[in-house]
Amino acid sequence: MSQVIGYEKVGDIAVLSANNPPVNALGAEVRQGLLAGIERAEADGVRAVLIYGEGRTYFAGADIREFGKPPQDPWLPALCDRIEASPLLVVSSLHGTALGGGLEVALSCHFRIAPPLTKVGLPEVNLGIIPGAGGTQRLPRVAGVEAALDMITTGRHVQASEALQMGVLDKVQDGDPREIGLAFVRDLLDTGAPRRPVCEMAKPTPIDFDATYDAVLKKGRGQLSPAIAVRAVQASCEAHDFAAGQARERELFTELMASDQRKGLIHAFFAERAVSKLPELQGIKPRELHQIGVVGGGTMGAGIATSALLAGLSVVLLEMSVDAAKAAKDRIAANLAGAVKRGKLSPDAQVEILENRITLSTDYDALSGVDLVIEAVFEDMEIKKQVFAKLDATCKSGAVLATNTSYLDLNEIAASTGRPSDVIGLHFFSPAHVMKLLEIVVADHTAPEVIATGFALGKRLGKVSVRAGVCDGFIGNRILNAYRTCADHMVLDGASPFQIDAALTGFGFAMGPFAVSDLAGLDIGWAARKRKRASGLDPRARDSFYADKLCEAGNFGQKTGKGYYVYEQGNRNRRPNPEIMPLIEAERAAKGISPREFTDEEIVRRYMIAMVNEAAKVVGEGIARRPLDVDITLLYGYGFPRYWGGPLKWADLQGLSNVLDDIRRWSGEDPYYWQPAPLLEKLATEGRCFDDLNKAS
Ligand code: 3H9
Repeated sequence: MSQVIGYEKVGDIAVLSANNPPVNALGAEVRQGLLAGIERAEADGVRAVLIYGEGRTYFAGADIREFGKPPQDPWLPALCDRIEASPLLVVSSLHGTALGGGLEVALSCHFRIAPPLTKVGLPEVNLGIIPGAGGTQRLPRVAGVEAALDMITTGRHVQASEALQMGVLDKVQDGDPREIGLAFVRDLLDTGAPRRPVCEMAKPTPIDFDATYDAVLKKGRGQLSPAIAVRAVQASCEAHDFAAGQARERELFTELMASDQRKGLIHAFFAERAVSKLPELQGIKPRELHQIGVVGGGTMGAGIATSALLAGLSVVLLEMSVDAAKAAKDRIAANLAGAVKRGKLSPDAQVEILENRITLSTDYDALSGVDLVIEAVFEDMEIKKQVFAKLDATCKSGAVLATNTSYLDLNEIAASTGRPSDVIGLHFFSPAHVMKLLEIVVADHTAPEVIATGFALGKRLGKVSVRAGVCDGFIGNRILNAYRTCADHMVLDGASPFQIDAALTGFGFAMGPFAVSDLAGLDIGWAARKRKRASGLDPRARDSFYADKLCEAGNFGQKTGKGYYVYEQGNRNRRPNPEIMPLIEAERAAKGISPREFTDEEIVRRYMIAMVNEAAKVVGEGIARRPLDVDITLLYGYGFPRYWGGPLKWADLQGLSNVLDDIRRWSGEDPYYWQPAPLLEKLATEGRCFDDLNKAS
C-alpha cells in the first residue's frame, strides 16, 4: 500500500489520490504509487481511473530535491507513457498549480478537468531544464506549436479558462477536484468516450524553428534552457514518430540537467524560499500593521508609500511643506497610474487609494497612531537623527521606527532614540514599488519581534526580504562598492568602460556598471567619492578622478542626456560619449600607467572575483548570515543573472581554490585591494564550498 497515493474503488472507477504535501511533488514514492495504482486498477475490473491531488494542489512538478541524485524507478517519462498506454480510460482532475511533471502526467491522461482557479504550466526552463516527461512532445500535439512554445519557453502559468481554449483542459467546472472528476468520468463512460492518447494524435504543424530559436536565445540573455526547448518542440514536428521525438527531448533534457545553469537556477529556487526562514524568528510573533507612516516623499519615499498602498495598507506621509506634500502625492499618483497601466491595479482601486488611504501632513503629530514608520529623508546622519528624535517623541509605544538609509550606521541612529529595540533598517531599492529586494537591517538592540515585523511587512509588500547586519552599505551596496572599484581599476589599467559594460552584459548582467551609473545618476557616486576622500582614503587605495570631470561639466548620466554614454532618445539609443576616453587617457598619462589589453574573459573574472571576495567578507563577518543571503541580494537588487545562482554559487561552480589562486596572483599587483577574505581562504583550504554553509544553517 502506498503511503502517498491512495487507492479506492468507486463503482467501476478506480480513484488514485495523491497525498504528498506540501505540493504533491512527483518524488519516487509518488511515482511508484501511481504505477502501482494503475496496475491494480487494470487488474481490478474497473473501466476508468481518476487521478487527483489532496491538499492545495495537483502535482506541482517533479521533486526538484531529487535532481542531481541517482535516478529511482519508475522514471517519470516511463510512468507517463505507462499511464497513457493503459487500456482503461484515464482522467485527471487538476486543481491548484499543475506544473511541470504534474502537467506532463495530466497530458498523458486521456481527459482533463479542473476548477476555474487552477493554473497550469511547464516552468522547467526557469529551473534551467526543459520538460522531460513528454511535455515538449504532447503539448504541441494538443495545443499547436505556437501556443506550446509560448508556454514552454516562458514557463508562464496559464489560467484554466485559457487552458480550456488551448485544448489543454477538456472541461472547467467549479467544485471539489474529486467530485467534479468523478462526475466527469461517469459522463465520459456513459457517452462511450474512447481513450484519447495524445501520442497517437497527428504531428503538429511546423514553424520557422531556426528564427524562433535565435529570437528566444537573444531574449534569454545567455540563458540556454528556453532556446533548447525550441529544439525539443521542433522534434515533435520533425522526428520520425512520437518515440523518436521523446528520445530527442530526453537527450536535450539530460544535457541541461548536467549544466551549471541548471545548478544555478535550482540554487536560486531554494535560496529564495530559505531567505526569510531565520531560526532566530521561529515562534516570534510580528506586531500588527494597519497604518504606516513615511517621512519624506521624494522618489524613494513616494515609492515606499506606493508599495504599501498597493498592498492594502493606509499611509500617513509627512513632508516639510504643503507644496512638498502635494508633490509627493503627485509622485504616488503617477506610480499608481503606472500600476494601472501594467494591469496590477484596477482604476476603481486607484481612485479608492487616492481618496481614502493617503493622509498628507507636515506635522509629526499625524504619525502618533501609525504602527510602523519608515524614514526616507536625505542621506545625512544629523538630519536622520533629528527625524528619529521627533519620531521618538511622537510615535505611540510599540511602533516600529524604521530607516531607509542605504549606508549610514543604524546603531548610531537607534541610539538617538530612547527605544533602540524598536529601531530597524528597511532598505528599499529604487523604484521601491517595483524592485523586489528589501534589506532588513538589524542593529545591536533591535528586538526579535521588530525583526519579525520587518519580515512580515516585506512579505505583505511582495518583497524578497534579506536579513543584514550593520556595516557601511550593508550587504548589497558594500559588495557593489567593491566590484565597482574593480571596474574603475580596470579602466585605469587599460579597459574602456564600454568594453567592460559589453563584457558584463555578455556574462548575463542586465546592464554593465557604467550604464548603471548613468541610470542612477553620476552625481550620487561623485558625492560618495567626495565624502570618502574627505574622511581620508587609505593611502594605499587607488583613486580615479576622470568621472569627477564629467560631473564638474554637469553631465550626470541619463537625466542630463550625457554621462558615460550620450542619450538621444532614451536608453535604447545610447552611444559611447566621445569625451570619455580622452579624460581616461589623460588620467592614465598623469599617473604614469601604460594601458594594457584586457580580454572580455579577464574582465568578467576580475569583476566576479572582486564581488565574491567582498561577499565572503560580508558572510565571514556575519553581516549576511548565510551565503544564500548574499546570492539573493545580488539576484534581486543588482541585476545579477539568475542562471548563475548568485555570486557565491558562481564561485562554488568555479571551485574556490581556483578563485583564491587568482586573488593571490592579483594581490601581487595591488596588495591593498586584493586581500583574500579569511572565509574564502578557510573554505578553499578545507576543500569545501559556500553551499556547505547554506546546508549547515
Ligand atoms: C519538472 O517537473 C521536470 C519534469 O519535466 C521532468 C522530470 C523527468 N519539488 O513555493 P512555495 C516546496 S521540474 C520539491 O513556498 P507557494 C518548496 O521548496 C519541476 N519541492 O509555495 C517549499 O518548501 P519549504 C517543475 C517543491 O504556494 C514548499 O514546497 N515544477 C517543489 O508559494 C512550498 O513551496 C516547478 O517548477 C518541487 N517541484 O508556491 C514548480 N515545488 O516549505 C515549482 C515546491 O520547505 N514550484 N516545493 O520551503 C512552484 O512554482 C511553487 O512552489 C508553487 C507553490 C507554485 C507550486
